[in-house]
Amino acid sequence: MGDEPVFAIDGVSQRMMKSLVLEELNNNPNNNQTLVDLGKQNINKLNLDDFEIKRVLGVGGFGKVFQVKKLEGSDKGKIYAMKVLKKAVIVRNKETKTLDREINLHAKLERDVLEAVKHPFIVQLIYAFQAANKVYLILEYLSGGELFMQLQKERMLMEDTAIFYLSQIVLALEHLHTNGIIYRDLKPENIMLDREGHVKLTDFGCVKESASDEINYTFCGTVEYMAPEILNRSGHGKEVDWWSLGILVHDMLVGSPPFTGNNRKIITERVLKGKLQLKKYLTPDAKDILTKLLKLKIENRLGFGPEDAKGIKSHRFFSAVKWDDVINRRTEPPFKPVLRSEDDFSNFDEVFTMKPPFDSPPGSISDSVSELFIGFSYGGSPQPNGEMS
Ligand code: F76
Repeated sequence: MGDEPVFAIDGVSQRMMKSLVLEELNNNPNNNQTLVDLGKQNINKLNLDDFEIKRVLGVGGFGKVFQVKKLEGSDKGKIYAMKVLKKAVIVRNKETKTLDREINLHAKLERDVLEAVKHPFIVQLIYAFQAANKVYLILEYLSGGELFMQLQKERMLMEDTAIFYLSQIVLALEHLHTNGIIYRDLKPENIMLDREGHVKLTDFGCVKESASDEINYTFCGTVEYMAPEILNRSGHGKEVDWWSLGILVHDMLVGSPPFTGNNRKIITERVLKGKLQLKKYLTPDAKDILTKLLKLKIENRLGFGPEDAKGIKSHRFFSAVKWDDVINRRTEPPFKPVLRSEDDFSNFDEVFTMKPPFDSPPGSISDSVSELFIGFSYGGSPQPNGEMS
């Protein structure tokens, strides 16, 4: 990964676009001249009327996820997940201005990354469109549920079960890093399972381009999973994902993350101290990879530098793994989601699925903010899996 922009949308680099967005928000909210036309032909290809909203699936910091059914086209009747993100809230004063800018960028980044990235273990973006103050992402519906639920049920996983999931996560992270993207939010809640029981990473609202440092994402991530260099703001790169992987290995094999506490402050202190006490029942290979992934010093951490995932994939902990079988989904899932129908949602939390399925009405938004999302719409061209109109 060099210093150059690592992926481009319609020929315009991600970084260029981001700086234009920032410039626009910072300096001149009424000046549309600096914006790049990213291809107006894609606008309004699809809208909310093309989908029937069936139920709420989840609520997060930046938006809501609904289960929807496509009403027309070659994929008529197909079930998708629809993520609705707020484009912006009306700027009132200096304080909220910062927050608005981040919400804008989160929505845009999530969509851009999902469009740019295609991988068997990363959730697939099918369509994207916008209306008024909302951004809509139509994603493949992941009927297998959160890995988190499976972890809660089992408390901890057998080592080979954990290795099944971890090997797929390693490949997904490696792919993101190769494309210059740092995931930054690896945690069980973001790891979902498809209908066969294979892993899909979701929620790309916290990603960061590896060469850029323009934005401060203060409210990204869960402290238990956050690398020390994020917590002490000493500057961070792709190695933060390998730290989080270490936390996940521990969480899976022990039933809790290695650094815990009653509040953020205590957890942060424990992470920064980095005193790792490993349970006796862990295998020597597990202990060894945990020690190497959970190194405070970035340079000493497994996965550091240009080798990235290589050192992790060749570690003894993964010695039974045939990486070629993993990427081709030839490994047997330890848990197969039990589905009664294509839109079965029994693997999900009732708190969400019982909510009435309403999307709040679109409010008004200034033209200048709307302009930032020119070229946002996505979809309509055939996907490799041939599922789209
Ligand atoms: N498919 C699902 C299929 C069934 C049930 C839920 C599904 C979800 C889902 O919503 O999971 C919960 C969730 O992710 N909620 C959530 C997380 C983050 C935000 S945020 O944008 O505000 N940070 C919002 C809500 C999903 C997840 C979305 C990806 C498509 C597959 C999917």
